[in-house]
Order: sequence, then C-alpha cells, then structure tokens
Amino acid sequence: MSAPDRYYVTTPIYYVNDRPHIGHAYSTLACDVLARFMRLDGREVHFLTGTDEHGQKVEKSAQARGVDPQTFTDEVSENFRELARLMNFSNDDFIRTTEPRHYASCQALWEKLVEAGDIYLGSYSGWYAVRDEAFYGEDELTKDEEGRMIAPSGAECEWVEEPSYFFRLSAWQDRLLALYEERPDFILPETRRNEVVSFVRSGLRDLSVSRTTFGWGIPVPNDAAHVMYVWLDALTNYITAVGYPDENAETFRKFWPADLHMVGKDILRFHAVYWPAFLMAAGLEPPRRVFAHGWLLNKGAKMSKSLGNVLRPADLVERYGLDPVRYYLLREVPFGQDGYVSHESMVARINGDLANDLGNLAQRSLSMIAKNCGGAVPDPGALTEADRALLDKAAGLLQRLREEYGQQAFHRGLEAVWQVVGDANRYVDEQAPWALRKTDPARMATVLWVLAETVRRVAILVQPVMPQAMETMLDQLGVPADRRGFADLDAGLVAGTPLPKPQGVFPRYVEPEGEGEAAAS
Ligand code: ME8
Repeated sequence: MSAPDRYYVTTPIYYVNDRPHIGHAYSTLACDVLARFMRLDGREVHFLTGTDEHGQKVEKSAQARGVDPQTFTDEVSENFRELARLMNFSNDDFIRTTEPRHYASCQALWEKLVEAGDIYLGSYSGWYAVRDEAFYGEDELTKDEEGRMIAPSGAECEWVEEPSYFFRLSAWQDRLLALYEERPDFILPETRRNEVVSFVRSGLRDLSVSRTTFGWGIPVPNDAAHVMYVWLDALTNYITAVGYPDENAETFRKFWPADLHMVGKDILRFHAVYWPAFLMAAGLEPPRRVFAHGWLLNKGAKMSKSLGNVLRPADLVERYGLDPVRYYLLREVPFGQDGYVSHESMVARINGDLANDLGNLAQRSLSMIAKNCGGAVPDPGALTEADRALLDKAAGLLQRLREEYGQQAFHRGLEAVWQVVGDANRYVDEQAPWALRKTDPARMATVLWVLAETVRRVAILVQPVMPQAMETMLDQLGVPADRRGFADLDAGLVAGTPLPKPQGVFPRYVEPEGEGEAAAS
C-alpha cells in the first residue's frame, strides 16, 4: 500500500498520429496543477505523461507519410515533449510505449493474465474502429447514408475476422460492480460513474486483446503471430513507469496504486472497466480514482472567426500569454463538464480576474508601499476586526483548495480564491489607505501590511495554476524562494523586508491593431 504523503497522477498517453491541440494541453494542465499543488503541500509527487505509439492507427499514419512507424513515432512524440515545455508542465517522467521498459512490463503483465487463466485463444469476428482503436457490438452502431457502419463516437468501423486472444472480461462483472460500490469516488464525476455502472450491469463480453492483421505492436509472448491490442499495451504504461514488473521496486511500492488517472470522457470505459479488471486479474490494486473530464469545444463558426487558428496551444500562448491561458482553461469551464472556449471569454477573464482584480490589487498595494513606506514591508500595528476578517478569509483558503482540488473542482477552488481577492479590493476601498497617509500613517502601514499579506497568501496558493506570474508576484513581495510552500503560509510577511520596484504582473489584453473588429465579432 503506497504511503499517504505521496501522490501519483497520470495523463492519458496521447496517440502520435495527431499534432498536440488544446484538448491534449487541457488534460495535462489539470494534472500539472494537481502535481504542483501536492508538491507545495509537502507530498512526494510522481507526475506522468507520455505517448501511445503502437496500433493500427499509428501504423496507418506512418504509412501515409511514407516512413516506418518507429521513425514516425520518434518524430511525432517529440511534439508532445515540446507541448510540455511550452505549457510549463512539471511532469517527472515522459513514457513512450515503444521503450524497452514498457515491452518488458506488458509482456510480464500478459504472462500474469495467462497464469491466472484470464486469457484464452479464440477468434474475433466483428466491428472495429481504427480511429478509436475499439471493438464495437453491432447493436451499438448506426449506418450512414453510404451504408458505412458508424460507432457512437462517429468513427467508421470495419469488419474484422482474425484469430485473437481474449481476456475473460465477462468473469469480472461482479467484482467491478463491487469495486464501484465500495468506492463511490473511484469514478468521478458522478454522472459518468453512473454511466459506467449501468454499462457494466448490462453485461460484459470477453475482450479481444490481440491482433494478427498488422504488426506494429508489442509481440504476444510465445506467439509471434499476434501483437497485443493497443489498449492493453497503452494502459499498462501507468505501471511500467513506476517499475513494473518489479513489484518490489521502491517506486512501485511507493507510488502504486496511482491516486488519479485523469482522462477525457471518450476513454473512460477503458480506464474504469478494462483497466481495473486487468489489474485485479494480475493480482494488482486498481488505481484510486479515474476522473473523466469534459470536452473543450470550439465556439462554432463565431469562434473560429474570432480566434482564427488559435486552438493550437502555441498560438493561444503567443496571443494571450502562458499563465493567462492556464488560468482561463481551468477557471472558465466547470471541470468535468463540456465547455466552450472563446476569444471573448478569454479577454473577459484576462482583463477582469487577472488585470483588474488580482493584478490591480497587488499593483496598487505595492505602489503605495513603495511610495509611502520606504520601499519595505510596512510595520503592522494592532489589527482591527476588519483586518482580521480579511486575513482569516485568506487563511481559510488552503483547506478549501485541498477540498476542491481533491475533487478536481479547479473552477470552484479558483472561484474561492477570487472571492478573497474581491474582499481585499473592497477592503482597500473601505480603508482608503491613501487618505490615512496624512491623518494616521501608522494605521496606513497596518492596512498596507494586511493587503500585502493577503496578496502573499493568494500568490502562494495560485502558484500551481500560474507558476511564472506568481513567482514574479512573490518576488515583488520579497518572499524568499524557499518560503513559498504551503507550510510557509502562516509565516507572515516580515516588516522591514526591502521590496523591489513594483511592476504590473498582468497586462490588460488589447486587441492588436486592425484585428479589433474581427476579434470582437
Ligand atoms: O485516446 N477536449 O489518445 P488521444 C478535452 N492514446 N480533451 C480532449 C479533447 C478535447 N476537445 N481532445 C482530446 C488516446 N482530449 C489514447 C489514450 S491512455 C492509456 C491512452 C484529450 O491522443 C482527452 O484527455 O486520442 C482525451 O481523453 C485524450 O485527449 C485523447 O487523446
């Protein structure tokens, strides 16, 4: 059983047939925020991402490019490493399913499943969607106008007949239902959990876990005619990365079971049904949680006109800045639900939440300190009720964020932080420190200290979402780099600490010349 002070979080491993887009960045961003949050909260974190490089879809993409699959995957996998650099992701490892460590792990898992009597040889005849790398029953499909068979995902299916090994999934139905019952937060959000439960209740068919009609995959032990079904291969990445098949490896003992597999709703069934069944069959613990987030949607024609080509992460970052994009994606769309991305809502968040609310709070507090307190943290006198009320609210945020992020409710966590930012802005207006300058400079110093201290707490807590911007803000508050963890939250700002010249952290977004009309339309 892994120790409670560690945290293992994983992203889906992405198919290398596609260039990274905003959806991939979204899943990994959510994990990055959790990884950073847990590290700041004193936990030992393992944060894994990577690429899924086998299977028919990738083989076909390589063929279309006229290169061998290994050359192709080497090249395209690099795009996902580049995405991690671009987005400032703090992953501890990047796994590729073509690595030797992963072959060893998959083959060992396979042998375990054979030993357990859960794999048998048969033959598959049925429908397969290469785009989803998934098998479908005929009852799940619809016919399009040209008579093609279409999966619920919209992917076209082809008829497949081949010898295949099967995993005895049907035998795991009751144990899966028992798992969902015993651990109500194994699958989140709850609506998705209910969908999985009713799918499993309706009965499970054995699962084809090998293919013989193409060769780009991990060979099945002792039967070279078969390669493993890409999903069995892909899911295993989560244990490979912590040292499987060596179950006694320090990393395995420390980090397995994973705390969280973050996935998009399209791939929940693989993670919440097949994966725990494989693991339990091999005598391994299932992960603690699978969270299925929603879909980021392009706001129709309107957005594509106004945002142009900015749905590539690099374009968004170039246009709006990295940390504003990170903030926007987690604040705008309630995490777990589908949501729209639009230029208008992005600009509203940047100019409202960031520039006006937090940026301006920090900027006006620090400018008044620079001007009136000799450029150093002011000396607070006795605190009034109003001072205490604001400081207490800021002090309550850590627990609130632990709860909200613990449920992957990033939007609610950020909303709670911005409520305190709003309270702090009202406090400035009420206390009017500029007026106190002449009448009561000691009280002015106290008010400015309370403000700077509130900004310090907020900045420490917002680091996981906007690491660079909060680094700048904490530099301006004179907080030493080694005093920015959550354990340092209660050590308030020290009077007399010299402060650098204040500078704005969040510039307002201004439409570039000549683009205003298109962007606003
Ligand atoms: O499915 N909005 O890889 P994949 C939000 N290799 N998230 C999105 C999105 C969107 N519009 N589009 C994609 C695979 N995603 C398998 C996974 S894991 C063992 C193997 C995200 O490259 C979302 O997380 O098709 C989705 O589940 C994932 O990208 C699919 O990535």
